[in-house]
Formats: sequence, structure tokens, C-alpha cells
Amino acid sequence: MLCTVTILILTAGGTDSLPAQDTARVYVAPEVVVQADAVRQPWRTDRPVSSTGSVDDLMRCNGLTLIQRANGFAGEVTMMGLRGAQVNSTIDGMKIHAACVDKMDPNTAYVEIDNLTTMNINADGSDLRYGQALGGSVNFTLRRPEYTKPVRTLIDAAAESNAFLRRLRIDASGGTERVGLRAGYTLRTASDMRDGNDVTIPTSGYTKQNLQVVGGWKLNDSNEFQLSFIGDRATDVGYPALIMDTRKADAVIGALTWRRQWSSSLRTSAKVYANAIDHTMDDYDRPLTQIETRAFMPNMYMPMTGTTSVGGLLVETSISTSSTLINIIVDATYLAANATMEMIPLDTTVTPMFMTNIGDARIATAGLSAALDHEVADGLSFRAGARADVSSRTVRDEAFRSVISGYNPGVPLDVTALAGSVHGGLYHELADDLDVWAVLAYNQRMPTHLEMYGFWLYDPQANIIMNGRADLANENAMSMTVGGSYRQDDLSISGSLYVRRVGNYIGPDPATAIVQQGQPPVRTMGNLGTAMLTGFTATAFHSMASWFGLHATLRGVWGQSLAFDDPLPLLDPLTAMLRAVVGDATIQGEVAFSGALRQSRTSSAILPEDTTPAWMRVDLLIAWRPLAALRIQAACTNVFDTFYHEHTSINNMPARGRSFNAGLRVDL
Ligand SMILES: [Cu+2]
Repeated sequence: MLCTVTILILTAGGTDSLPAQDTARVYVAPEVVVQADAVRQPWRTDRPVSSTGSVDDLMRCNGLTLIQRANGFAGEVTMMGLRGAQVNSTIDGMKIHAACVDKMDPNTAYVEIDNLTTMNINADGSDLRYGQALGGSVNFTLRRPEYTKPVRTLIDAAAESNAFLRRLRIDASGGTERVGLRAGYTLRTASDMRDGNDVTIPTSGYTKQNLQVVGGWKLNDSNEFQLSFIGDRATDVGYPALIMDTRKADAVIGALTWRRQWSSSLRTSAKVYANAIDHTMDDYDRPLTQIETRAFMPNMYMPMTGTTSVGGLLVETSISTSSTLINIIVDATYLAANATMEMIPLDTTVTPMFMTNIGDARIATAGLSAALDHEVADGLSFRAGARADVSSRTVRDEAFRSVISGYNPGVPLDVTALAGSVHGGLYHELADDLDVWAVLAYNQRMPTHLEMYGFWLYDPQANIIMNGRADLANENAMSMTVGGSYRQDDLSISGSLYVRRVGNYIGPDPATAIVQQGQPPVRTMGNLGTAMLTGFTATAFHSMASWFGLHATLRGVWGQSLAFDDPLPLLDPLTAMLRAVVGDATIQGEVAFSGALRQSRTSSAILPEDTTPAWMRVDLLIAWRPLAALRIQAACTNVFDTFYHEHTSINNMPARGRSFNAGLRVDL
């Protein structure tokens, strides 16, 4: 992974099918574009091996780390040690906010791979298009309708031996010159999974359905309207690492976009969007002994409901000349968030109680972002950008206001916050096949509504209860990234190195811990001083022959809170992946090795965690295309049934053990 990585997940056209083709067009430094059609070009190294994969698998095999709480989806993205709101995660630029106060539903839980065209990853602080974070961003582009294409139907079905995971996808698209339509449905369902020790993990199954409908209308060659809708429903999703499971999570995501090409050098797009998430979770599927003996709120059931609603406006303008590209974005959002919990004692003679965890938080934010890419001289360009946001924040529920004011006396709850970020970078082509670059960035992020107004939120790994604090200062980061890439026809190597100094690090402040008999310590969120993050990523593609290609990545991160002299929590250790692909357009085999070293640098103050042993796993795949429209594949993931968990797996929830998987795809 480089400074910026764009992965094209599904694009139309192209009949090339050899790994060499992937390799040949990979690098346009400092951006990486990996491009292939999953239908017509099934052989590629940036797609999950298993055809039952989710967006999580896609993110993982493209260099991101996930904080894992469930089996196979709803992983929370982390990047070079940045996590939570330090990474700005958006879908088509749209802000979609998790409704669960226990982090069960990062916004990527509400999309499927089949909803997406590209995944754009940036880690050097230079992507301010859709929000401010500490230097990390992930943006997914949703699929668009296809014009001037006969109707095409795709049926993709796969099943796995482990957890009897099944996936069915049906997709239909087509269009005339002026009107394009697409509809896709994905179903994934699994029973409880089995780990590498042949132990079945209780409450780890799930069912998830996703429907996407997109319609486009080209008024003329320079005017296009697009209406897109995603409905996503997850039911009975087990979260073995947590103390509750999702009963039902519904997401409705809608957008209307107008794209206008004013001239060859001026383009605009305007999008109005809205989304709503309704999340319910409970502990009714947990054994009574677990409820009676758990550290947090034992001897009671505690069903919880969380909702978020977002409305937004996103206006993008790009102006280009022969040597300069300017992007200006106006980005406004409104968020309303609620979360409540019932407490139903096992002793039925005791009256149930009720608690509000977020009492109608309202966050209205408006931002302006501008970016410039200017070619200063032949082979040398300068890129710079800035963004400013203003945000008004409040909670409306009066009873809730008085409760949290009681915990933080004198702290005002109505806040107007400002944030600003800037970056600049030089990109130099030293020779035809060699590029180098350096980027300097200062980023700020505002605290989230949970960090400001969350009440009685439980962290099951650190075993602490957290309360928000409305007067948190912005978290900020000064970062420096240097990188280089070397590419020839059959070989490309790239790498980057970064150092980031985080100021006003936001976390549950150990100094505020209140310990009461019979419950985990309660901490208030705070600004925890300075922290350092440094690390590297390296990627290599090598196409050794027309029928043999290799893809390797290596990454490492080191982080330390200077204020607490404590390693930063949830940092993955040195991690490597190697994939080899052999074959031709008809038949292809693939073997993938991935693994990580032991992580023994663990946080003991900020968020206590334990060490994680080293691990390695092997995946195998064979695929056959007897006809252009038919693809049959068989795979075995975790071939040696290795028992392991990633360091970022909450409460050491193990990874899936060996699984055989068979899939069939028909393109009609
Ligand atoms: Cu939840």
C-alpha cells in the first residue's frame, strides 16, 4: 500500500485475464490502481480468495487491518495505527454513522462488495475531500448504472464447509444511450463458525441481506442524474467477542446526484443524500451463567437500541488546465443519534430500569475543502490542499443532559467546534521507471458524538466503562510521509515510510478512573497528551512469466503514548502477505500465505490488552472457466487449520479454521 491506493473492484470491459495484466498497469505513482473485472477478469490478486467474501476480506487483502468483533464482517478499519474517528471512512463521500454504541456496526457493515466499484485508501493526510481525520481515509465508490449495454444478469452462488456459510448474489444491469439501470441483491448467511482447534464458537452466525438499486438518466452528453438506494438488513448476528448480539440492524442509504460537465476543463457534481440506521441488540442468546458472572452489569438482560439519521449535501467542482488540477468541495451533514438500554433483572420481582446512552445528540457540520495538483516542471509536481469545518453540537434530551452534567459538572454541553487541516507534497519522477515523493500534513479531527456525549459505554476488552466529555479539544496530527516506487514491465516495487506525532490524543483517561465495588472502573474521555506513530508499508508485484505472478506486501507500525509512557493499543505487529498466481485465461491456481509476528508491545494504561502470538495461514484456490460466461471455483482457506487470532481481534476471538469453499458464477 502506498500513499494512495485505489482499487477498482468491478469495472466493465477488458478481456485480459493474466496476472501479468494486473501487474502491467498497476502503478501510476503515487497512486496505485489495480483494475480488473471480476466477471470477465476473474484472475487477480487484490480480491479475496474466497468467493463468499465480504468488504472485510477486500479491505484485509488490500493492506488494511480490521478490529474484529464478529465472524467475517463488521470489522472496524484501522490503518497504520489509526483507528475509530482517526480514519475517515465514507461511502461515495457520504457520511454514514454507526448506530451501535458497542462498535458492532462500522459503516462498512452496511455495504457488500457487489455494491462497490472502487476502494480508495489514503494514509498520508492528503485526502481531505470527505472529512477530517488524523491522516487516514477510506472511501468506497458505489456502482453506477451502465448505459448502452444490453441487459446482463449475473448469478453468483457459493458455499463453505465452515459454518455452512452461503452467499448468493443476483445482479442485473443494462441501459440505453440515455437511461441505465442496475439492481443487485446479496444474501449471506452462516451458522456458528469453527476455529482452528475444531471448537465451534457459540453465537457467531449471522444472516445479512443487501439490496442495491441504481438508476441513471443522461439528459444529454453533459448532464446526468443518478438515483441510488441501498437497503441492508442484518439479523441474528453473533458477536462472540462482546457481551451482546445484534438482533436486527437495518440501514437505508439513498442519494440523488447531478453530474454536469460544463466544459472540457470544468466539471461539477452535486449530491443530496440521507441515510438511517436502526440497530437493536440484546443478550438473550447468551447462557445464563454468562449473564450471572460477567463483569459488566451482571444478573440482568440489557437489550439496547441505537439509531442514527444523517442528511447531507456534497458539491464537488474540478477545474483542470494542461498543468493544474483544482478540486473544491462543499460538504455539509446533519446527524441525529440516540441510544437507550433496558435493564431487566433476572430476579423477576425487581422492576426493570431504563438508561439513555445517547440522549438525542445533534451534530451539524459544514466543511470546505480545496486541493491543487500542479505540474511545476517536467516530472515534478506539487500537490497541496486545505480543509476547514465548523460544527455545532448538542444533546437535546433534557433528562440526559442533567445526568451527564452530573458526571462532568460545569462542562458546557452545547459546543461550536472548528477544525482545520493542511497538506503539501512534492512528487518527482527521477527516471522513467522511478518515482519518489514526500508529503507533509497537519490534520485535525473533532471529537465524535460518542466521545462527547456517550454515557456508560462498555469496552469489553479493556473492561472499562466510558463516559463522554463535551469539552474535548480536537485531536491533531503532524505527519511526514516519504515514498518511492520503481516499475518495469514485469516488476514493480513501492514503499513508504511515515512518522506521525499525535497531539491531544483522545481516549478514556486513566486518571479519571472511578472504581466501585462490583463493577468495572468508570473513566471519562479526555485528551491524553502526545503520542507517536511510525511505520512503513512495502508492496511488490512480479510477473515472472506470462503464466506466473507474485504479489507481496509487508507492513509494520510502532506507536507510543508519550504522556503515559505506554504503547498505543490495538496496533498490529509486523504483517506480511505473499500471493502467487499461476495459470491462463481458462484455468488458474493461486496460493496465498499471510501472517504476523508476535505482538508483545501492548498497552497497559490507555486500553489494557494482552500479547498475541505469531501466526501464519495458507489459502488455496483453483478456478476454471470452461465458457466465457461460466466460472467454477473451489478454494480452501486456512489450509492447515491454524488456530490463531489477529492482535486486533477483540478479546482474542479466534479466526476461522479450515474451510472448503465452492462457487459458481453464471453471466447471462
Ligand atoms: Cu450493538
